[in-house]
Amino acid sequence: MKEPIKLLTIGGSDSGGAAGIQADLKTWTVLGGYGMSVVTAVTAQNSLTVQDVAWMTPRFVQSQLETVLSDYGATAVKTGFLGRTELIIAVSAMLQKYHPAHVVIDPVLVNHRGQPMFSDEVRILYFYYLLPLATLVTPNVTEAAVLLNTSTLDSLGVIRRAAQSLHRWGVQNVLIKGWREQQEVVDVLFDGESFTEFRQPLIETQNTHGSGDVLSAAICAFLAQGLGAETAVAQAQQYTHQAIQRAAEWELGGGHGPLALF
Ligand code: PXL
Repeated sequence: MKEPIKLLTIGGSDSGGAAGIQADLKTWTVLGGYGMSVVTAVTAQNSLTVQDVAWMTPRFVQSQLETVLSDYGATAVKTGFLGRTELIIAVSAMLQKYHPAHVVIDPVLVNHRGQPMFSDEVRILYFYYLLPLATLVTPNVTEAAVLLNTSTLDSLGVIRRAAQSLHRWGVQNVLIKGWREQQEVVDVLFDGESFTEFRQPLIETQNTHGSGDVLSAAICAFLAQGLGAETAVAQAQQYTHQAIQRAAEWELGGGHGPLALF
């Protein structure tokens, strides 16, 4: 059997299995990659709530990274739930030491109500420590506004300008996700030269827990397969859309349920 492409996620564990590293690993298995995970935090979480969080120490995160990357290595790396300045600095140092071919930064900064979860220092460290190393950064509309410390992004024109602002920090591609326009969801990609819009029909369901993680994990896998950013985003968006569609009627828990990844 052909060897799989090696993919590493650096993020939090969701005990409910919908988001975080579980979403990434499941997505990668379906898409034919070999998934590895460095855990930054463990959440006690279900479809209704994040009940509790236990953080790993920066030293232990660094130890996981060194141990995995010095042996297996990884063609592509994705970061998710980082949330602590010392963790961001440790992850940045390891990315610079091992420089994987593709780095996808999913800036997990707000809770599901759109409120910032972390200190302003965390936000600022994304610019100095992570964006310059990234192939792609994937904020949703709310996260992009939080990152840039601006008010709500309220039109596609403002979203395009936000993408340009983020691009100036050295990241190769910016994808701002989740603009709602009538019955469509629009994601905007900026590669430093041109904008591409990706549109999907809005699906009426509360089962979207982890959809951002699945999308960025799928993009990461497709980039590692050698696809360009535009094709990788298009294919990942299609995969995520279909996964939401397949699970739209599920009632696995009492709240926001997962996607059907398989
Ligand atoms: O969907 C973002 C996310 C990332 N990582 C972890 C999470 C969540 C959201 O629930 O729990 C661990």
